[in-house]
Amino acid sequence: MRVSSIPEKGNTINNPVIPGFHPDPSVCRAGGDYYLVCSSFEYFPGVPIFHSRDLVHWAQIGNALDRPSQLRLPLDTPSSGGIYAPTLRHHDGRFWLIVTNVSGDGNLLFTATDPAGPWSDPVRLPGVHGIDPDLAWDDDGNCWCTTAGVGQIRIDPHTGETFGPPRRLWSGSPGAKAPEAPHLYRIGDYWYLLIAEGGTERCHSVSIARSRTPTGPFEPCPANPILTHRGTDHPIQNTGHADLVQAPDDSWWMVLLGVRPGGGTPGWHVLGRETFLVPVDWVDGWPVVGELSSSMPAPSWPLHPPVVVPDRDDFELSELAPHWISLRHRTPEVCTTKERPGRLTLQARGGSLDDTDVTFVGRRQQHLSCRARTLIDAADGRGGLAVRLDEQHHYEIEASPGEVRVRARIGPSNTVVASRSTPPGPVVLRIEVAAVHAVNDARTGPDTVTIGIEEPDGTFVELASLDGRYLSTEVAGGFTGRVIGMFAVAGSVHFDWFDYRPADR
Ligand code: 6LW
Repeated sequence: MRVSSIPEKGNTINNPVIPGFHPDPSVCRAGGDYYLVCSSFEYFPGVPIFHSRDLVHWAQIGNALDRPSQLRLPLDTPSSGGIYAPTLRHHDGRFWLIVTNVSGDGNLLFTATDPAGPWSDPVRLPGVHGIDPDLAWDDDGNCWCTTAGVGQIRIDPHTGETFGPPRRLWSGSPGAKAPEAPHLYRIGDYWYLLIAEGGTERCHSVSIARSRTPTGPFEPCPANPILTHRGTDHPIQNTGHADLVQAPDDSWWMVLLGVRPGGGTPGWHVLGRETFLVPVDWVDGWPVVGELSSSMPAPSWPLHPPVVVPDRDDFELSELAPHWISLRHRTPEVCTTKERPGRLTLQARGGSLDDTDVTFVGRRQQHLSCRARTLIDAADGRGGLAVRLDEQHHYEIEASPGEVRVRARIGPSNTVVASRSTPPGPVVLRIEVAAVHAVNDARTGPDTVTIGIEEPDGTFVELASLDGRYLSTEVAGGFTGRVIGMFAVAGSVHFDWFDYRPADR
């Protein structure tokens, strides 16, 4: 199944082009097709991979790391550990993906002939140190791996062997911290080294340098940073971690991450770091980045909206659709649609969502206002519906025989905020997220999370309405965003369907 996140059609397109927790985008072009990957941290499967024919509409076609042999996340992998910042390239008729597993295996390289998979088992790179690895080939066939810092080493991408000591290429702009996310490109007569700097928060920026050779010396662009929203009240903040690509008409564009803080200034962002698209011009051999906005004129090339995926999943397929993600691992013993077609069965592992080893199947919250519902049968266990940022920050409704409870975990506080008895049999659990628009009051949170159950006639019985700021990155920290999903914390629990829809539908 292809999962799409579709910007508006018509004369304008919506940014982000891939909303929700989809950070550190890396993009490549193969003829008329584009592919894009993102970081996935503690979630399994990892590295979501998207396809587009127009750079605007993206459909998820899989997860590059979907086998335990490719993605080993220890059960105590911290939230925001795991898989960092991939680079995706098309070279020599193959797709190449390089990532860092910061929770164990370090830098890893994968290949595929079809980006939808299967991807190879990893080639390890023990001689490559540093996160955010990039791959670039020069005309002599040398493969250069450049990492955060910004250092570079020559590698054999087939074996993982490294040659010579790593060399420092550039330390970024004076006074800026964290030069990272390097991407090296041959464009015209120059090699360009694109980096992020300033850290992934409000000072995040994109800078560039160029050289006549892939190994330097690099000359920084006098206009650096070429993109930043630091020190502004622009609705899109934390802009950085970019990758360059040519559109179907050969114009240049950049994909990058940004966040959309809501509520009172300076705001809280709840969907994590999202993927945006912005035009790029070239002036005197340097890229000049156009305006990044949430609504921009539709490009002139033909648009290809993908098939819209239904809001509701009835779990009729034997494999889960690629947007479903779990925590650290997922085995058929604890998560299956095969026990009975049309039903997802989860077998409990951990005792609560506070545990790192817990049975959870969720999808990224991709809209500022949305609604998620599921029909749960908890006759043989305990489980429910949750919106989570990490182990210390989640709200959930938990069903057990004859009762539902709403729990709020906010850092050290862990409270049952509401409970209610329920008649025997399955019950519909519901979570509604409503963005708050009054931004002039600094005390206003970004959204409200309302949690409850549905009566058999569909009436929503609200049990708790919670301030969404506590499930924001500004409060919780980390690199991820909200994920909404189903869980089991005792026995086995069955889910008949799950329905997620944006509030405006
Ligand atoms: C990533 C680094 C960054 O490795 O955040 O925003 C880190 N940039 O480049 C984790 O996503």
